[in-house]
This record gives sequence, structure tokens and C-alpha cells, in this order.
Amino acid sequence: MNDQVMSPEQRAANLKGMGCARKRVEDVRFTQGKGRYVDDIKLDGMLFGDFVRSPYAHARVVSVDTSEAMKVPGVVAVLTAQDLAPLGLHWMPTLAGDRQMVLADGKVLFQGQEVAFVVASDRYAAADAVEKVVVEYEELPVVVDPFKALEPDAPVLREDLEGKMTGAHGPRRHHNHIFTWEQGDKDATEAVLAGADVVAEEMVYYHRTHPSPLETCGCVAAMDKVTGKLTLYGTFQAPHAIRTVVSLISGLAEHNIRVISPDIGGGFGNKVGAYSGYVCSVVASIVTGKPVKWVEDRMENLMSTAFARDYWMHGKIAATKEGKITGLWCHTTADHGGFDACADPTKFPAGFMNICTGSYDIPTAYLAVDGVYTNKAPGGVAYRCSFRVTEAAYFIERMIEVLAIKLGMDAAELRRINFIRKDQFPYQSALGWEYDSGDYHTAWEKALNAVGYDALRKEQAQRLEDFKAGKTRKLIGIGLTHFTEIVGAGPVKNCDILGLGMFDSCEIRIHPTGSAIARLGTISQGQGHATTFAQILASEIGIPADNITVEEGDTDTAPYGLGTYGSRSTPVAGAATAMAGRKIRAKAQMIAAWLLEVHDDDVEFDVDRFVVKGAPERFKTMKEIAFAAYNQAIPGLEPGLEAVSYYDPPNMTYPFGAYICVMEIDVDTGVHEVRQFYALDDCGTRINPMVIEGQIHGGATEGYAIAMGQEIAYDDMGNHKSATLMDFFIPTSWETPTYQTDFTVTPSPHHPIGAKGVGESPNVGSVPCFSNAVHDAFRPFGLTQSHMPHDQWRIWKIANDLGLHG
Ligand code: PCD
Repeated sequence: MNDQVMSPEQRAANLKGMGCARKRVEDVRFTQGKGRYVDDIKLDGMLFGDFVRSPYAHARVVSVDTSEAMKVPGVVAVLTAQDLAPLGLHWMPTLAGDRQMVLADGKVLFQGQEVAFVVASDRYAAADAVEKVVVEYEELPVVVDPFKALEPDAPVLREDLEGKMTGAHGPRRHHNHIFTWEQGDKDATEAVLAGADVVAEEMVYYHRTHPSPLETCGCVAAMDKVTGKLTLYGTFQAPHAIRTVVSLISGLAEHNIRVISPDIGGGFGNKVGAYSGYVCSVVASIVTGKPVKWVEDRMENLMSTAFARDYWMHGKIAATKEGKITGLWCHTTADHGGFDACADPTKFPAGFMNICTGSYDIPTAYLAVDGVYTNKAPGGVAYRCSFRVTEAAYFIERMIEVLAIKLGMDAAELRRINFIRKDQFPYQSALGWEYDSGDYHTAWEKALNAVGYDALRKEQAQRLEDFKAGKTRKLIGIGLTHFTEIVGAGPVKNCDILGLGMFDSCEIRIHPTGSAIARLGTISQGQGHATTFAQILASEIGIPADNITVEEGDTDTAPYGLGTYGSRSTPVAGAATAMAGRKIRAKAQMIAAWLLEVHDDDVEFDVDRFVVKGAPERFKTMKEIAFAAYNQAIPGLEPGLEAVSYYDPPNMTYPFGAYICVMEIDVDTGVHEVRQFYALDDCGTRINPMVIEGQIHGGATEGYAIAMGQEIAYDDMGNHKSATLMDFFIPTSWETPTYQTDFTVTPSPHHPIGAKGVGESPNVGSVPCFSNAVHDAFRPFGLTQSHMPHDQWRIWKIANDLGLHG
């Protein structure tokens, strides 16, 4: 069929644009083992770096003797803080306005901290030499509990800050205190609490965990001494920001630095920050004039590069007897480890934790967060979470359950009567955000109906009878969650990282034959941007997605952008893509009008062409227009068809979802079984339903891991107890539940295509959902709060503490 006779629907389908479940184009190489990851990069004469790490969580470094290590065949250099000091590189700035040791300078503050960097001709020689570096330590008292860290006589962790009572985020009131961040109205909230019919209070702990991507962090630094150009390949979620930071801290001119993020095997927030390995590799390459590769192993990844969560959230929630919430109060103690290296926009030391009023119309609220130093690894990354949104969602979704218990109400009903109503959007929250759009009641009813909520409650009640009658040892828990996220950082006016405004970008070049390349400031780590961003463009400019290459991650070619994390690519770079597409379309319209010999206003866009209004048989396809752009002398128009857009979003987007989990719990063994998991997501306009479904499956599986077993644990001496995958729970297909996905569509009013982010939603929403299911099973026996992860032992312990073991 030629395109004269195809219907607009058929032509639209050919584009594989927005809404199409287009197969992921990147999977052609991934499924054939043809991806190119950092460790696949092999350069001539490449050397390998490896770290000597501290066995102690807190110790003075008395001496470092590298002489024996230097004798190991193949060893080229061993760097210590002393070598980096003359360059001013023994410490580096963190994303949170603190500074962090690149290599131990006088003391170590967490187990696994980098002490020396060995550079050798191969990785084995480097590892052998690591064993030969002799470090003399003098142990110091260890603090792993953030509450103990704030006691008056707690050991001083950061001696470099001694006497400095002001930090990056205001006053410090103790030597291990980092900041206090306050939002909302304290007095008003306390007045509401004092006069409320009902107040529920709880300490909700979201334990320390780790993103643990399949591929660990790594880089290859290659300094070309002839051209003076440094090429840095790495697992970077924000390649442009890394280029700027490398320039600022190394003094190399930014145009002489080229940062390349090749294929990335999962990021999940782990690859946002800057790590010692990057700095040491760059220095080693500059010093030796050879490329230097550093790739951490699994234990190093779990011990040193980043952590997530570790928030102690003390909450109070006030309501009327009928269950209308009147106030929310939260005080969080945030354990940041040895250095404050949290990855958050500069003005938000506790990220977007102030979204903790969730999906509810809460008139009065107050939030305070205290950041605290302990002898644990630094990081505080947004593990599939837009800067502490997951902590906020967990907090409010637990507090709602706790309030329901106090009120003796059904938790689904309690949510229903407190949701922000559809007609209240845009909604100004008590903690400072303007929610763009939402329709929570519709989503909630759809979810409850889909699982047959009333029947489930009846079944649960019957099971409880049977349990009490001694007929069964299994309880049923029904976990409910309605979450609201805030993603797409962000307006430049209030979101920056290290002073870099958080816009994003897209540059499009249409080739003469009607195909195109689009380059973006973001970088896919598995999300499928090459697939989905081409779909946005296909719909915007009428060129089939299959004819559009999407390229990211090379700072020499891509326009400047802030990268991919915080589910910001769709809200920000996706918007830039649509806007750049519209610029192309505007020029194409002028070309078409000239070709058709009519006025610009007399042609209109129709899927993949411009047609003369009222004369549909007269048209020029985008393919024809592209050719003309390069081959016709059009009066008043430059040749070519290119556009670039830098997009500063007017607001963030607020995706939401309704999740329900049905869990069977064996009281005697603590073994659980997820019988059903239903996930309804509303991310506004959906670009690719299949990609979205994949995102939900992946994120919910991470959420399942976090809620049911994954934990970064330390003993009292600061020894890391979960640095291998034997101890750190990663679900296999065996444990992974089956998911049922669903959706509603409430477009974002300010996004050019109405899309909101979705990548993080399933992690944010599923953790409270799984956790609420566990709690719900034991609600009839008086359980109000039990900390995650709900592994077998802890569930058994709940039952035992409640006297259910006879
Ligand atoms: N989408 C669609 N539609 C809508 C939305 C969205 O379709 N509406 C799609 C897109 O396009 C893409 C995805 O989906 O593709 C996602 O998106 P978003 O949400 O926008 O996001 P992004 O930015 O792109 O990404 C990020 C995210 C995050 S953040 C995370 S963690 C994770 C997620 O993503 N990571 C990952 N997902 C994933 N996947 C994979 N595979 N891998 C990875 O690594 Mo952070 O902050 O970093 O923590």
C-alpha cells in the first residue's frame, strides 16, 4: 500500500510512535552479548588499579609502607594520600557540600575505605601488590548508631571539621551532627497534635540498603600526553556533570576532557556520585601517561560505593474520630556514614523527603531531618527513588496503617477519605510542593475492584477464625499502598547539583533522506531510551522511530545535560525531545508551504506530512521535506534541518500508583508467599507500554528484595555483615513474585506530551505495599510496627513476640 491510500491510523502505526509497544532496539545487542560495557574497553598499554582498603571502621592510620608492594612484578605505582596532597586531590568535594577523603588522610572512617591505590600492568599483579602494602592502624572507638553518635561524649569522627559549627546546610549542634533541615509549620502542627481527637505515633525505620547493579562501578582514564586530552570512560549516570567536576577539581580545561558512558549494566542511583576510583584512575593516567582501568568487585561495591536509605523516621499523625487527617509531624534521624556524600539537589539536604504528606490532603505538617555522621560508608544515593521519595512514601504509608489501627478503621477507607480530590489539582502541599495532576480516587477504586478487595477481607477474616480454631498456621496479609512521587528535577530555579542547573537537552539532525539522529543529555542504563525517545520524535516529526538513532553519553557529541536518575529523563529530556521536534516541525512547515506554493498557515501537520488545508491530496511528506531542506534554495531559509532544545521544566511531575499485595505467612517458620501483587501506575501519557511494564517488574522486584530481605548490616565494631551476595538478598526468578500491572492516565498539564516519570515508581510503591502486607497479617494480634527487612527470622520473631508460638 502506498502512502497515498493509507489511512492516517495506518500511517501513524507505521511510525511506531507514542503509545506503541515497540520492542526495545537496544536488546538486539544486549541479548547477543554484544553490549559494550566499561570492562569491555581495552586500550593499548592499559594499566589496572586496585585499592588497599581499611579493615577497620574507625582507626588512625599511623603509617603506610608501599615498598614491598612496589617490588611486585608489574607494579608501576602505589598512590597514597601523601602523593595526592600536593595536587590537592587527597580530598574531593561531595555532592552534598561536604568533602570526602579520596585516600585515607590520617584516619579511616568506615570499613572498606580506600587507603592506597596500586597501579600495575594487570589486575592480578595489582591485587597481589595490594596484599603487600603494610598499613599500621591504631583502632578508635566505633559508632554505628546515629543516636549514640549524637551523645555528648561520642567519639569525634570528623576531626577535620572540629570547631566548625556551620556546615553546608547551616548550623551544626554537635561534632557528629551534619545539618538540621526543617520544612512546614512546627508550631501549627504541634497545636493540631495537642488538640486532636486521635494521634498515632510511631518510629518507622527504613533500613540501610544498596542499589547493587549487575555491573559494578568502574572507569578507564586515558590521558593523551600528545594532545593533552583526557578521555574518561565510566559507568556514569551523569556524564556531563562528571566532565565539569573533573575539570574543576583537576584544573584540566573542560574542552580537553571527554567523558563517555558506554553501555551501563544498571545504575539505580549507584552511579551518580563521584568515587575515589575515578580520581585515582585519572591521576594515575596523568602520571603514567597510560590508560588506567579501575573496576570494583562485588564486595567493594557493597562496602564502599554508595548506600541508600538508613532513615529513622519518628512520626505523629493526627485525625478526627471520623478519620479525617488534620496534621502530620515527622522527625528523621538520617545516618549518612563517614562523609555526607548524599546525592541530592543542592538545596535539599534530605532530598524530596518533604513529599511525605503523600497522596493525602493534610492541611498542616512539619518535617525536620537531622543528618548524622557514623562509621559507615558514605553515599545516601537515591536507589530507584527521586531523592528520598521512597523513604517519604514508606513513612506516610506506614503512618496511615498505624492510624487505621488506632481508629479501628479499614485502611482502604481511611485512604479514600483523605485523598487529595481530583478538583484540588494543582494542589499546594503543606510541605511546599505543587502537585501537578492526579486522580487518586479513580485509581484506588480500580485497584480495589481489580483484586476483589471486599472478598479478600472476608477470606482473611475466615482464615483468622480458622487460625484461632487451630485449623491452620497460615495468616493472610493484605498490603495496601497509594503513593505519590515527585520526579523530574527540576526547575533550574530550585534544583541544581553542585551549582549546575537541572535542565536537560536534545539535539536533532534530520538527514537528507529522511532519517535522523537525536542526541540527549541523559544516559540510559537499561531503561531503553534509544527505543522510547525515538517514539516521542516519531510522533512529533512524522519520521518512523525505526529511522531515528538515539545517542547519549558522549560529552563530545551530546548536548549538555544533567543525566539520568530521579526518573528525570522523561519529564525533562523527554520534554526537550518533544520541544526540539516541534522546532523541526516548524521549519518543516515553512519548507512544505514553499514547496506547495501556499502560505505557511495554509498547511497543517498530518501524522507524517504537511497537507494543504482543505485539499488533502496536496501534501509533502516529511521525507520529501527533509530532502528539500538540503537540496533546494528556499528564499529566507537556511539549508538543513536541525534543532536543539534545552528544557527547564516549570515544575516536577507527580506520578502516582495504587498497589495491593496479598501475602500468606506461615507463623511457625516465618516463610511468606506473595499470592498476588497488583500494581496500578499512573505516569501520565504513556510512551511505551511494554517498556513501562518492564520498569514495573524490575522496580517491584527490587522493592520486594528491600522489604523482604535486602540489608546492608554492620556489627557494633562497624564490620560490614552483608558484603557478598550470599548475605545481601538479590531475588532470582525463583523468589520473584508474579506481577499484575494496570494503569490510569492523568497527563501532566505542564509537560509538552503530558508524560511523567515511571522508572522509580515501582520501587517507591512496592516497598510499603509488601511491608504493609506483613504488618496487616499480624494486625489482629496487636502488631503496629516492625522494622524491615521482613526476612524469615524477623517474621518468625514477630509471631513469637506476639505469643503465637504457644
Ligand atoms: N517511560 C514511558 N512512558 C512514560 C514514562 C517513562 O514509556 N510516561 C519510559 C521512558 O521512556 C524510559 C523508562 O520508561 O525508557 C523510564 O523513564 P523515567 O521514569 O523517565 O526514568 P529515567 O530517567 O529514564 O530512568 C531513571 C530511572 C531510575 S532513577 C532508576 S534508579 C532505575 C529506573 O530508571 N534505573 C534503572 N529504571 C531502570 N531500569 C533499568 N533497566 N536499569 C536501571 O538502572 Mo535512580 O535516581 O538512578 O536511583
